[in-house]
Amino acid sequence: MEFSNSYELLIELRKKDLLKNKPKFWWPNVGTFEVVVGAILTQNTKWENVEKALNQWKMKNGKWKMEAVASFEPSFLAELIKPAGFYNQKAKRLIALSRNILRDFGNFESFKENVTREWLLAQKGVGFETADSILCYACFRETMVVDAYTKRLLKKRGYEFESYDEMREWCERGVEENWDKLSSIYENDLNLCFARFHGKIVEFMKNG
Ligand code: 39A
Repeated sequence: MEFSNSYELLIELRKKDLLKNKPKFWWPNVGTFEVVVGAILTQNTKWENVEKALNQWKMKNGKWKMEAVASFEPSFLAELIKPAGFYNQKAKRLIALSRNILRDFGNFESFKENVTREWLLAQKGVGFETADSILCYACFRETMVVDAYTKRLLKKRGYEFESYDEMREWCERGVEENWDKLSSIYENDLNLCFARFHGKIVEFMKNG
């Protein structure tokens, strides 16, 4: 695979049909609070473990509700999310994040509309990848998530970056500069394009 910008990389990945049998958005339940939960739970663990924790919760409690999480005792939530690992720390962070969303935005819909990257990055346990996952998949913002898979793929092809943001900007720039050729493929929706681009990179690196 040869590419000189992220547009060319996306075109190469498109030829591989990596998301063929997946829903439009590869991250499940986009636009909901469950994305925020998944973005915290996926830190330092495999997605398969996150799925176990999310499903364990759903079997016992139904949908993930932010107001409910905000009212939990850490030990209660920790038990529910155990399969995701680091459960005591993740439980405390999820509760604090839910309470802060309620305090600063009132409800989840207002959070989706008004939250900034800076606000997210100021929350305990929210780093660049977690913040961008929430922005892209929960809030439908025009932000590309880059992760360890992206870093590994780009490094293998000779691209190394000084920082997370430099890598993210490289990924976004190639797409934005060639948006005239991509917009009709992605329903004129840059968020959808970035979401699928990220999903393709993960699937490619997981499954070859
Ligand atoms: N590593 C991952 C994933 N692998 C994933 N899916 C598969 C669906 N998500 C949503 C996040 N991180």
